[in-house]
Amino acid sequence: MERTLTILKPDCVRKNLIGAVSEKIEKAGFKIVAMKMMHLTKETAGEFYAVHKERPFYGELVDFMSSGACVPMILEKDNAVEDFRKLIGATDPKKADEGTIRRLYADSVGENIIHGSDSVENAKIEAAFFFSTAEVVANRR
Ligand code: ABT
Ligand code: MG
Repeated sequence: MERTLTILKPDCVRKNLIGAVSEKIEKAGFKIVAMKMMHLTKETAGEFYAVHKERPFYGELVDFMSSGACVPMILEKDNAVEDFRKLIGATDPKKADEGTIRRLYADSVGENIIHGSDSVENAKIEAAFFFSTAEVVANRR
């Protein structure tokens, strides 16, 4: 069973969409095996998005991700990483397919509701960034 890491971003929490988005995730067949609500500091948000450090949007990205509470989760499913990226849709919600989470709920590239790991390797790194082993349910099938 593969795992991926998602974050319901501060815009998702502000818009009271935690329930609606979680429902889409569960209905698509993903099992939530870890979740919590937290407020990232600028330092922690910057560390999470360190790959984008040199990009012009990095400052805004860090400000946004530390602007309010967010909800990281670890999700489990066959082919979780790829299937979850399909479920959330393209980074720019205007380019995201009909029915995807970003198309339904996101406003812009900068505030796009939700994160999904882009590879199995990064999913492992990102899951460990947010959760200790004790916070992850071993098997909930
Ligand atoms: P994440 O799931 O947040 O990583 O988004 P995704 O993988 O779909 O897209 P990438 B390229 O990783 O974008 C990371 C964050 O940077 C924001 N961004 C990206 C901009 O604000 N402007 C841009 O031109 C690009 C390319 C979108 C992502 N998120 N947030 N929040
Ligand atoms: Mg990304």
